[in-house]
Amino acid sequence: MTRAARWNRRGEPRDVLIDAVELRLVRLRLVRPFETSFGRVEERRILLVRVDGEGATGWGECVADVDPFYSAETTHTCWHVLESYLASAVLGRRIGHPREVGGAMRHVRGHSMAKAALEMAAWDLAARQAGVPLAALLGGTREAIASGVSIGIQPSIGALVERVAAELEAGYQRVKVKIKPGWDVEPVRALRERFGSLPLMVDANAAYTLETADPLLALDAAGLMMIEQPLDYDDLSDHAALQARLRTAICLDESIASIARAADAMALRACRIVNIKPGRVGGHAASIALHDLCAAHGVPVWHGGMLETGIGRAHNVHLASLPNFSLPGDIAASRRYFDPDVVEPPIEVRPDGTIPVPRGPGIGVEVVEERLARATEAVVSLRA
Ligand code: NPQ
Ligand code: MG
Repeated sequence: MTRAARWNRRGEPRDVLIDAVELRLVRLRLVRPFETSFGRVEERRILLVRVDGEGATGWGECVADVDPFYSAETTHTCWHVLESYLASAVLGRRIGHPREVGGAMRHVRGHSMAKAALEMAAWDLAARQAGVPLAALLGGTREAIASGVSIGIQPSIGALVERVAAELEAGYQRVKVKIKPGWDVEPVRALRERFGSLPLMVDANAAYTLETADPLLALDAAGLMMIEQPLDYDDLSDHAALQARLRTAICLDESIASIARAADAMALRACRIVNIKPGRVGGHAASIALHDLCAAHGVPVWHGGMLETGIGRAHNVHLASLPNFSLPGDIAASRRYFDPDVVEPPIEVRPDGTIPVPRGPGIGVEVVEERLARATEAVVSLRA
């Protein structure tokens, strides 16, 4: 079949009848442990979603962790909600355009990470069926994205300085360091002393309160690009109070759980920058809506990261090719997290700190079934 025949007149993908949804729990060691204000991880247990329809396959990755520390959702709540409620919303149904999948799951309240994993798999399927890169369906406008790194809390200042030096050597365009009370002003001062005007930001993952915010006020003189999620995970109003006292932009991550929350955050002036993670807001369609809302308010966005395998990572690269992703994101090379990754080719960063958007159909990377099989702890195949 020619490419043109796969498209209808409006250039939209044609409908696909979904006949199977597979849920797969994989366990993968991280290349190095990752520590944040909420804990330390050495391995990940990740739920992958595969959808099949009319001979084509799509892959999605659930970004929930096994522990409810970053968010209320966990790997196991996602498995439960996908198996018992969400899979049936698409199984045996004709999906016209993947942007409609979110609507088919609207009757389930919350559970954005579970919904996103399935919705994103449907986007990959539709793009593969149409023979185009996912970015083309999403509305991406750039051929490569700017890459930054997120550096976990380190055992010492010396170890942090070494890590940052190695990442800059690899070309990354921006460095984010995790902070918590007791690991904030000192590490930032050390990085400024050693690396001067390096594009630098911090992420507290909700570790402070207005009462314990003095170190954040001290950081206001450090010329940071932004301070990410300093206060509670579901707070907006205290963030607005803190933002009023800071010259440095606050970026919200955990607090932006939906488009409506983002609108509230901007109305309250709770932040000046927004971190977009499709898992946190329910998938690609919700991420595009959030991206567009922020653009309309003149609020820059960047793409967050959740220690994804190459499946989620590739999805993120495609999404981050939309125009208002104007700051380097937390999308780094596969090899910083998993070696080998579960996909080929792995996501790689070029010496100029950019990642090219894959040009093949769908997410543009292929799952290596043998590596998946070795990592699999549980699998279920649901059929119409
Ligand atoms: C953030 N990510 O921006 C998150 C937090 C994060 C790359 O900094 C397991 C599952 C471990 C999810 C560690 C980055 C995690 C996780 C950190 C999310 O806030
Ligand atoms: Mg964050």
